[in-house]
Amino acid sequence: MFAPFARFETDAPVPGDADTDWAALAAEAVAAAMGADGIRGPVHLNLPLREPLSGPLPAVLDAAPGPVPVAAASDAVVLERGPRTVVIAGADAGPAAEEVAYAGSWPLIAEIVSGARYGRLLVHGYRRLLRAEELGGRVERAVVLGHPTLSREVAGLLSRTDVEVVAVRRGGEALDLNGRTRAVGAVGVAEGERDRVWLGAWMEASAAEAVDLSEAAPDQGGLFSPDPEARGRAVKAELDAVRRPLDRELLVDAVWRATWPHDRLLFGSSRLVRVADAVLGGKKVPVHANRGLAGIDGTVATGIGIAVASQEGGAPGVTRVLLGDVALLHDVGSLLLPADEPAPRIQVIVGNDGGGTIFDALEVAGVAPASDLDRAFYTPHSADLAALAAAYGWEHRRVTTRTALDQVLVAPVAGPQLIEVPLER
Ligand SMILES: Cc1ncc(C[n+]2csc(CCOP(=O)(O)OP(=O)(O)O)c2C)c(N)n1
Ligand SMILES: [Mg+2]
Repeated sequence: MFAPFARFETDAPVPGDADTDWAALAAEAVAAAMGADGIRGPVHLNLPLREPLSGPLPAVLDAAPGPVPVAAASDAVVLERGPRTVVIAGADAGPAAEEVAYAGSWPLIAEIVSGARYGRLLVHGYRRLLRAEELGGRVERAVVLGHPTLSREVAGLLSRTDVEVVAVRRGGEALDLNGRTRAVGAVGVAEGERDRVWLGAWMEASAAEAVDLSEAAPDQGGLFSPDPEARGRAVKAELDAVRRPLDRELLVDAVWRATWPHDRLLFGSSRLVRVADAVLGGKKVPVHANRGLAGIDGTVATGIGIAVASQEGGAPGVTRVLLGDVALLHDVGSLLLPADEPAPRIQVIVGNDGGGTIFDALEVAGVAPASDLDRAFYTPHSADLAALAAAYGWEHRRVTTRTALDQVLVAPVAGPQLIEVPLER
């Protein structure tokens, strides 16, 4: 399954059995990893050793490696401004996507996990706009950075043979959905006239798609009204707002708002990442996801790794993981923290809807008998997350309102926290 990702692989001989030039082998592997053939990525070396697998290091490892050749910059291309272009930022795209969009004055379609969801050219509600004949239908060229996975609309665009797709590949999987995608190392933009009409059409449509989830400001007139009935209504409205149970949109909005540039946000492959992608606006904060094959496995472990790495050297910030209950339970073993490692400043925020509700939106949900769907897709459970947290020494908080969630999110985080948010199926 992973073989196509490896840039280089070999089975090395056992040391001492053959006359191997180890330094040359290492240099070859590193060069391949750095993109000697144009694409960076992992390399796979099988290094067999004899028992007892312990002892002094052989002298060969003392030799300092020479300089590593890095992929030539010649695979960078300069794009003419001409065609009607959009920039697509998928998982791991990073700030480069926003820079390309800005340089070209092209609309930026940035998935929530792209790390490029910010800037003036960001497109809100991109799924609907890609479906619109006068916008998505008229795209002539798509510049892709990272690995888009979140929507059928983007996959549909990149599959169109009448769209010129330029894919910036810095590693990982190749991307060619329309059979004529050009892979490049980097893109620049040529001087020239910007297409104001094209950009303007997108920006206007985008503005109408922006979602505002903020609470209405308190009704000052009502709260201080001389009419007791009006006052009563205003007070009740305030209390209702405070007690309003959390739903998925309010949950992702609260976490997005609480996240700052020194924080980290990791999305699991649950329903929440799609809700976040649909409703959240622009913000320049670091976002991560294991989007490759959208696995729910290893999400907690990934979050702990990000937390520990990002707090190295006393750096501030909190790592927040936003995932579903099944994704948490799949990786619950990762809650076990090694005793001699630094405690991660991490908030694992679980939207608990009692199973995998992402499947309720599949076509099969409309035709399969409900009990079959539940058994095979929803996979209901009644795991006690508070007890699990206690077992692994994590602080557990269960929050049901926006106010309570906001308080938990802004409070200082000393050690690992499991924040459970009950959600309706
Ligand atoms: C390793 C792995 N196994 C199975 C799947 C299929 N899968 C995708 S989402 C999902 C359930 C997710 O449930 P939950 O985390 O509770 O999120 P929800 O959809 O309820 O928000 C499953 C089993 C997967 N993506 N990865
Ligand atoms: Mg769930």
